[in-house]
Amino acid sequence: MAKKENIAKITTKYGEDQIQVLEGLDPVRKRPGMYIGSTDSRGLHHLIVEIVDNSVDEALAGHCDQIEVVIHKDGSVSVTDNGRGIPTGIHKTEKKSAVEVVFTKLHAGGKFGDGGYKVSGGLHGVGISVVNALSEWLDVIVWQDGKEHKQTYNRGIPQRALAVVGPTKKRGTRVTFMPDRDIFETVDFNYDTMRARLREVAFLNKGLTIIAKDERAGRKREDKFYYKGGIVEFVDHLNKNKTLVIPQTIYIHKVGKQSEVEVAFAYNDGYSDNVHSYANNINTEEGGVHLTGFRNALNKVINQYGLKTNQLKNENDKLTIDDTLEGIVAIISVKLMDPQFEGQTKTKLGNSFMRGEVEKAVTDGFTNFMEEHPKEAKELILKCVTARNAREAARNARDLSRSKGKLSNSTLPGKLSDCSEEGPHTEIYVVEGDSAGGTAKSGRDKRFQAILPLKGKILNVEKARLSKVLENSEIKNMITAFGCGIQDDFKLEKLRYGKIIIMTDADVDGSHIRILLLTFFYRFMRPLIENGHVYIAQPPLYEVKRGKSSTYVYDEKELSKMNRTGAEIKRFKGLGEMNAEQLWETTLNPEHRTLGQVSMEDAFMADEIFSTLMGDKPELRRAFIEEHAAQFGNVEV
Ligand code: TTJ
Repeated sequence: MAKKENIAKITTKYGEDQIQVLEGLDPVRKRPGMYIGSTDSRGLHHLIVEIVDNSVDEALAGHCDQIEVVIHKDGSVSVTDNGRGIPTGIHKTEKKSAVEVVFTKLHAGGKFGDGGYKVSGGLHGVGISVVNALSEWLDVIVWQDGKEHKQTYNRGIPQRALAVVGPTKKRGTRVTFMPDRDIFETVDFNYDTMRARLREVAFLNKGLTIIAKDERAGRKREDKFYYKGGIVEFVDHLNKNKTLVIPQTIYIHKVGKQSEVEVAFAYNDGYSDNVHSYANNINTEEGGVHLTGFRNALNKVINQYGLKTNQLKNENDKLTIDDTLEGIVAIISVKLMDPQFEGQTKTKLGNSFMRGEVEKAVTDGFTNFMEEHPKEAKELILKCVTARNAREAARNARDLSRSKGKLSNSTLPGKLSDCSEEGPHTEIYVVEGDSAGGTAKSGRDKRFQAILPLKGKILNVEKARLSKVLENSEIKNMITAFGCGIQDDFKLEKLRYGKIIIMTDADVDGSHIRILLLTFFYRFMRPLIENGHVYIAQPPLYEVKRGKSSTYVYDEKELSKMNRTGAEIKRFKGLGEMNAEQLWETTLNPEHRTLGQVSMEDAFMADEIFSTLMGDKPELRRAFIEEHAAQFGNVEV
């Protein structure tokens, strides 16, 4: 109804041209999901990314070196850069300012490009007009040629033409927007989410300064990101609590005619690999040709050098790609003209020529490194050979246990209370503690809900070999119950449930278990997360009783907003304090519960937290927990 009213107003207030504009953006408001993926918190934060990408393009073109992103007191967000400013002149065919065209026409972005690499593709690059359409209001200010230009829009509709509002000595662009409450499920920006993405952008663009600020009452934060060393510092950051096999972070940079390749990597003494690839600053979560090129080159160089120095005996003694990846932390960042993004989430780079570009750059650069550092080269090959030996031993152990039927469905764990139905609508709750597990078992709908209780602290996956992980009874139960295997043997089609739901207490132990499970999934069953199968249950924190009626409250903020006079407030210290009926009503019943779907970003963050908490450098732990107290939710540290 509200949307209809809008159209009527505009038709009378503005002329033909504006109706055109309205038609231009109307589909965006009708189907926001088509343009920004979703209207949940993820989609909301995507608005910021979409704006920042414009400033990053200006930085890539070499015309800006500072970007500031601020969450204001009123909840609006502004992005400011010191670039050349969006062109303010009148657009020839559209007969209005170029600024207005960019903000009101779908896909109008990028038209003013000067041939550089642009951030585009996937969800990105849909254009700033999409952000405009989904904002209650949006202000754009351009400082250019001594003048400050300004224009305001309401829900995508210009309130007047772009106008000069005063003189200025500045240069750049500022966009401030208030996301539309009618569109988004939530308009509450999360500083940590924003901070993580901005830090990533700063790592990927050496020399670029990015300032992040939260100015909301009681939530004040500020960070400044500037990395002279770019992705080398990114790798060092990811390794900061690890022990390195060789001290160097290897850096390779090659500028070609059509593209640019930048790679940094280092080896730690851990057993998993941590490789992130990017194309034009976009995280290519599904990998693609640049990743393939990197992995092939790495393997080729190590095998060639190993054979040459007789550390490997013959062709049959060659190392696999997995052997040469163990313990690696790598960032692969490529820039190219027309990136093609493929795959389920459009995050897989498809331009096939990039495979050769990366493979050649890495083969040359890494061979040089090995030739110039024979002592380190020897260490690296030794490490890969050890990895191969351990892998073979683990495979033998696994084959053995499988042949005994230990990992087959025929012997589901005794602790599992399975559901009676099968199919994508089924769910498994992985519950902290036997007692909460018992309550959940009585409270669930057993047709489609399975319960698997986990005992206490599961184990330190960081320090454990694959074979050790498999020996742990809690992990074994989980793997058997899920049915989909792990790592190289992972088969998504064998997953026995549609949803995997982690349910822990709202305390320190609970958040540790949650982080540990997410890290385990991220490292050993990554497709579970990539395909959106993993969720976090949200049990209530309080019960507010008034006479016979009860309200359940899920966060502190909600409680502080309530009128509590005459009410009896009960804090649930753990899941165990709820009875079966309460647990069903608040946390299990799909009609009433809230589930948080775990994204790759969440899992990546969990992995980072986990590494710090469990890593080799315990002194970093406390500092880290204190710094990230907010992320731990209701944890008292
Ligand atoms: C493009 O090439 C001609 C000169 O101006 C270039 C340009 O548009 N630069 C530019 C755009 N810098 N910053 C932006 C920009 C910044 C924000 C915050 C938002 C948007 C939509 C664009």
